Amino acid sequence: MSDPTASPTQPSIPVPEPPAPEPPLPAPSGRHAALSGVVAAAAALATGELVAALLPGAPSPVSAVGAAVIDLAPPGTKEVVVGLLGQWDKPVLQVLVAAVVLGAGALIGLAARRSDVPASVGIGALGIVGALAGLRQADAQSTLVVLSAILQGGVGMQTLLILRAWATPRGEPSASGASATDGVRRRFLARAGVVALASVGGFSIGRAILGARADGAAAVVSGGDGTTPGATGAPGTAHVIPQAVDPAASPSPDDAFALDGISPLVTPNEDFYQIDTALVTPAVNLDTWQLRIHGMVEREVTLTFDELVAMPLVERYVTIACVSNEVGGRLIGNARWTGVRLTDVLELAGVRDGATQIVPRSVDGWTAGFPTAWVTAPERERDALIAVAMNGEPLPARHGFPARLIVPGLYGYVSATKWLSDIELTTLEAFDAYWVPRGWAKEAPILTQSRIDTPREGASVPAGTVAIGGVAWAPDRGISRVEVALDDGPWQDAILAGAIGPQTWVQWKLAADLAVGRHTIRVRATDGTGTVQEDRFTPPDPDGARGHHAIAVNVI
Ligand SMILES: Nc1nc2c(c(=O)[nH]1)N[C@H]1C(S)=C(S)[C@@H](COP(=O)(O)O)O[C@H]1N2
Ligand SMILES: [Mo]
Repeated sequence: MSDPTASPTQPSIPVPEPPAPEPPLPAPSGRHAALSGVVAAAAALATGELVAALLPGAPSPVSAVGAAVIDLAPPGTKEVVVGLLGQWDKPVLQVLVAAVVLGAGALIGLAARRSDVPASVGIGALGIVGALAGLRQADAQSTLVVLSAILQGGVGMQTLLILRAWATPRGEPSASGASATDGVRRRFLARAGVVALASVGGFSIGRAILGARADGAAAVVSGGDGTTPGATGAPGTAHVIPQAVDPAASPSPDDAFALDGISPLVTPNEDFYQIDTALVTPAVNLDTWQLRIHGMVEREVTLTFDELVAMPLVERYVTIACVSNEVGGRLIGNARWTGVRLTDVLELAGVRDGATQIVPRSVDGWTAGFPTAWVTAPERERDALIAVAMNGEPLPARHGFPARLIVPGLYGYVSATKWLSDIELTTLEAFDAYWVPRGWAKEAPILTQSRIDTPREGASVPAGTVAIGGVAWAPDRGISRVEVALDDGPWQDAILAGAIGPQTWVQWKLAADLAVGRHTIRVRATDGTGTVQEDRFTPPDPDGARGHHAIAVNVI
């Protein structure tokens, strides 16, 4: 029972010669103490992630803190961060949050070498920050958030105490003190390694479950391409997207060029850019999802998913773009959206006079806002959609399952609300949507832009005829002309592919004879109203990037 070799912490053999100087109370080395704190922090993070995965209503603390950072970041930060990191902004932010917690763990571990008090205070403070961030999340249930924080703190503290005991050298009977310490160190490192691995494993499993939950939610509905409606065998009620009464005509072969490197006319869902503030893709349960239309309306209306898709479904090809898209950037895509006309839903509720702003809100509390007149003006009336399908598939989770807004001609941040749950009619003066107080324009029509897709910037191309091509867009004004300038030469007309409609981008191409050497290629578009794309450069902030896309190529 008390085999001293198996239980080194309980020496049963008396130490014959205690060292002469009174030793300080045994304590782990600084390095081991810090490592204990880091591993304990990892265990706490894993606990938070696993609880979030198992209990909807207890948000992931890493995501919640990241979301709070995004929300509280000063205006202009998004611009800089998206510019630096592109679509990696959120993974990087989450890694940073985790790194800060692990760093705090190291300090707590050091502080806990001889007393439990500083560790309790540190862990308590981390728990409070995590809980406060969690409570800000739309899907948070306060009791669960608090219980989860307590559990994380408990796991963190216990892990720390256990590791500290493992790291603490005891008076082992040994001729050579050095080798006894070595034994403690090896055992400690091995055990700490196991706990660390278990924490990383638990964290990853939690993450995987959270991701799968969002994808699984999106799999509960089927149909949507207008041709193959059907029910699924998924548990719960099967939800079906019926055929569109007003399907979109398929693009004709003349609408797309067979040119290597040009953006496809229709962007596949898996290649579609993604921008949002949600650190974890909201997982919406279709059985309980509702869309509420309220505010300055005659009567408040609440629709279930089945009630929504029972309304006439239409299909539109619409190009959507992010205001953060730089000149030449890729935060833009074109898809076939199936959905209910926004105006049909507004009519159910009856928009009152004076309701000058439409404020859509997502399940996670994000808001957009745009003038009511933008969608009710006669020439636009048929086109703003509450979309439920994208390129013939139910909306993918990351693109807003189960329903999102698509408003032709407006940048995403003022309009294209994903995970839509609520539409409020109000006035333009009464409410500023999410990005407006953060310095972005209140009203944001998509600016006329054009992009060179091929050749790529800096490419080396063989001398002779070079095929240049790309896309141009001005939703919902359409594109009437695209011109290309080689070096400082005159503008030459590019050939335009057929346009699906004024709401989508258009491909363009030009064959140019280029001599050996370095050349610049520049493009500009003219919209359907005859207005030429501006050449004055502006940054995306506050209302979209202006200026011509130009690239340099080496002809060899
Ligand atoms: N709920 C929610 N919807 C949102 C956002 C968001 O942060 N949250 N971002 C908007 C922005 S800024 C853009 S550009 C588009 C991008 O849509 P996508 O990710 O499907 O391409 O979604 C919009 N809808
Ligand atoms: Mo955006």
